[in-house]
Amino acid sequence: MGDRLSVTFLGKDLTAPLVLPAGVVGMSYSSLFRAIQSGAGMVTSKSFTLEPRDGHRGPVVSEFEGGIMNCMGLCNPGIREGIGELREFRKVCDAPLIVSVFASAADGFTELARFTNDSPADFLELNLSCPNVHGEFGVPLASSPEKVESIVASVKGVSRLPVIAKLSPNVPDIAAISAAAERGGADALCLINTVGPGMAIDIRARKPVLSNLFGGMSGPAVKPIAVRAVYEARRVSRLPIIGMGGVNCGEDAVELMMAGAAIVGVGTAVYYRGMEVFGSIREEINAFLEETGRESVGEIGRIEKVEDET
Ligand code: RRO
Repeated sequence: MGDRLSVTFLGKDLTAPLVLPAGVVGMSYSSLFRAIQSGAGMVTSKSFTLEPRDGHRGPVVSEFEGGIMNCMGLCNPGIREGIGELREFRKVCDAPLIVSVFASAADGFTELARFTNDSPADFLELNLSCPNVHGEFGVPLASSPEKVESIVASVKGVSRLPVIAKLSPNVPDIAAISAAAERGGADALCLINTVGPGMAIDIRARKPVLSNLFGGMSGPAVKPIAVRAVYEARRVSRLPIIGMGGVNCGEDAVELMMAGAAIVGVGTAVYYRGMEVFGSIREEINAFLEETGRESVGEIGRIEKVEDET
């Protein structure tokens, strides 16, 4: 049964095409390990910066009808301690592991890449798209094709690990950004980061709900944006795509694969369905394969070519 779900991603074997995205379950290696035990095929660390960060003060999470908003503010223990957690993870688990990093410019990313060269991670994710640190760093790097291309190229010059560019949906032309990442030498794309950002107001208090006013949106409401972004990226790029955004069940995962994702991230659904969501989604994908007479996830394929592409 398990074999029907197994996939290879950039040369690494995953027991299922399901990934825990960055920042969903905090910093500790034990949470990452629990995701694997629950059925994830691969896990991603929180995005690490060179130095530790406290992030924004609370409240940093708020619910809305279609999902949640977060303004965590890149809280993380810094790359040195972060890699310590990844070493602990590696002692107990040999599943593929993505280390995610964030910097505000190319030199910070290359410095981080040098650290990750000596880590037990299998892949390096460049978070070019955090929506919650605008006040400190301005618009996300993933808004600029030129910056994406040059940062990826700089990191490729020093990284021992295959490089994944994590992109933002909050851009007018995701295809142009995806193509830029490929030109820079990225090995894979990851999209989408959270949407917006959005805002919620506590109308009785006449105050914003989130401390930082705005927060990146995730959950079911953003799934159509993720499907469209993955589809548009795949039209211009041959790179494997980690697709994510609003995946709550097996059929959502299949939908993203049909849009062009090689593997699928499951993040906010952990909030709704618990860590067991990975096992449940595995069963749901299997049920889809059964129902449609497919032998394996490799047979899911992409949607048929449509005539009226914009
Ligand atoms: O920590 C955050 O506020 C955060 C990050 Br780094 C990110 O990439 N995406 C997001 O929604 N929140």
